[in-house]
Amino acid sequence: MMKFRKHTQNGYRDEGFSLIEVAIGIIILGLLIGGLFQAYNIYIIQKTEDVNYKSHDRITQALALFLQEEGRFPCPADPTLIPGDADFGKGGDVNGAGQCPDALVNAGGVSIGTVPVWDLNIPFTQISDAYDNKLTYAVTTVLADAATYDGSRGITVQTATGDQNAQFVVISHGPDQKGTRPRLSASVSLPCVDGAGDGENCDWADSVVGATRARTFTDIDISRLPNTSDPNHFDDFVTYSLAMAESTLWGMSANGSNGMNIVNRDVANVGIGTDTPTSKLHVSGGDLVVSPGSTGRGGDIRADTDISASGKVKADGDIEAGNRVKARTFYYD
Ligand SMILES: [Ca+2]
Ligand SMILES: [Ca+2]
Repeated sequence: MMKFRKHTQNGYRDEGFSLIEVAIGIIILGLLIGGLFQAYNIYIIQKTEDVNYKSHDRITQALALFLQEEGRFPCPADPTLIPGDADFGKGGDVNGAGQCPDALVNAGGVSIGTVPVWDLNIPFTQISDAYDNKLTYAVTTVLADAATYDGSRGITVQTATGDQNAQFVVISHGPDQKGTRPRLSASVSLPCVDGAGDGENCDWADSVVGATRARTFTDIDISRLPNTSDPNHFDDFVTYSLAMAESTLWGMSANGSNGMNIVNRDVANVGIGTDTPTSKLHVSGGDLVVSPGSTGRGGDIRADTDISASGKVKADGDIEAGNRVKARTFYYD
């Protein structure tokens, strides 16, 4: 047995520890090492989640910028392609059939594949998550074409507080790797498990699920269970809103030498001075003025049907209405 110097009341003497003392020492050492190992594991998980969070944040910012510049979302890229393929990371344009050409699935009004890093002008490594597996990117297909963009939300995200409707979704399939492809591989590492808590997020490649389940995804609290097929197991990281959602409602495009056009992309109403606009443009608590300005030319007010105001209707140019001009008082000067 290894000898240790042990302190006694009479000073130092050479004596081996008893088996019980050694056993206690080993137990304490084990507990310390176990604690350190657990702390290290938590550190690694937090660090990995941080990488995923930053990755999703960068992708959603790139999506917001793309939407602002192009007036549409990009189509998904083909997840079966690997670096070196000419079409790797490219989403392309909606084709004549109204589908995203490189998406692996076009079903139920939704196109699904992976992140089109080439279209988004972000590093190609952003196509994969912290576990180096390709992310899933799905988009409401009409939003991938500027001509048909209508702001609709064709994706359903199941959450703990009910279903949410989304325009797009980006998913990291987590450390279990179920249903995703490594960045350098064309094939799925581990099959998606129907019935697992995260099964809805990877079932889209399975032709038997149909359109409804193809456009349905899940975002619930992380619950990593040893049995990754368990209905309560969920380890995916899901993003389905833009960090800059409000600014992306407004698009800007050059109008020759006349400056920029500012376009509202939403299908609902714009309110000025009201949170509940009831018309396409609703001005509350102030005037709507059309004046000559520095050009010296006053603009007209035109309507196909009625022009109605609770205050005055006054113009230096014409007031044209296809139907009536309604006011409590009319006067001429
Ligand atoms: Ca998963
Ligand atoms: Ca699904």
